[in-house]
Amino acid sequence: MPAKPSFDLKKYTRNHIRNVDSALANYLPSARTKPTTIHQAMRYSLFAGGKRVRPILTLAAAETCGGTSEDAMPLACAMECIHTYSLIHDDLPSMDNDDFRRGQPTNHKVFGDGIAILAGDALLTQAIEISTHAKGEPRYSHADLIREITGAAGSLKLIAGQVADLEATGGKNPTLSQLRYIHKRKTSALLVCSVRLGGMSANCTANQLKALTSFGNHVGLAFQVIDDILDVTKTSKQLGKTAGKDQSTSKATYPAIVGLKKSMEIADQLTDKSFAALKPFKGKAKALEAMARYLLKREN
Ligand code: GRG
Repeated sequence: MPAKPSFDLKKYTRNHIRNVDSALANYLPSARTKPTTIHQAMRYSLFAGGKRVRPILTLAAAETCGGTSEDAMPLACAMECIHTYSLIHDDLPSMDNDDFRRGQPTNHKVFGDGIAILAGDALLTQAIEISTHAKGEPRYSHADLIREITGAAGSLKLIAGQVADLEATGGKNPTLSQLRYIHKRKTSALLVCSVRLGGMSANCTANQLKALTSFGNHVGLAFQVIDDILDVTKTSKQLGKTAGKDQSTSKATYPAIVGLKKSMEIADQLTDKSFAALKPFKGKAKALEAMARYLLKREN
């Protein structure tokens, strides 16, 4: 892994999180807009304190390709809406049945299952609406952007991963390759899409898009391996969600299959590969590199 560069990631993420939050607040109907319950529920989860990893990756990828965070912002916000929808639905009793998320009671615990389902649906729909605010660039039309998003969120990627995850839960002992199938879709797909959209908003070249895709694939897998590790090494308070859940529901995870030490080695290797993928940017991908390093070392 390269030596720690002089990049102020804290300052960088603080600025971008503030801008993402303010853009999201403007894109969403206000909490007073009727029917108020649904808009309150959408905002409740969206502003519950997520790390904003996906939108920051979109903005960083755009800047890496010579674009601006302003042009990438609608796509960054769309990704956060889709991610939040997936968390709300994942927490439902019929899915992972969780009481806490982002340090707060889950959406259905506050608003009930019906409204939580609808809040997820509305955030997914809102994401598509928000993405239409992105300006189509010469190389990537609006149709390309929408296809990118719906591809990542649809039944071949995010939903495929969730289906495989549901079917592998409860002591089914999946193999490492089945686990990789789940992680690539359930976790990586949205992360890959986030960085690709950033590049597309900056009218990136085909080679740049290829490099971003490779970066996203490696970071995405590393992200989930770390998530699996954190589930067994951190407390619920540290995570802002129920710790030890994977073990108690006999979920397929890296630590369960290869052990903690080997899982950490795999996350390290994947992060190294993500750095290697950034080589074509010749030092202009400092923010992406810093994000990958942070995601490897994160504590929640
Ligand atoms: C319901 C279609 C559907 C999909 C659900 C999101 C999801 C798929 C499952 C949740 C559990 C899980 C381990 C998902 C993998 C992705 C992941 C680690 C999500 C958490 O992302 P963070 O850490 O969360 O970026 P914050 O709250 O910081 O945004």
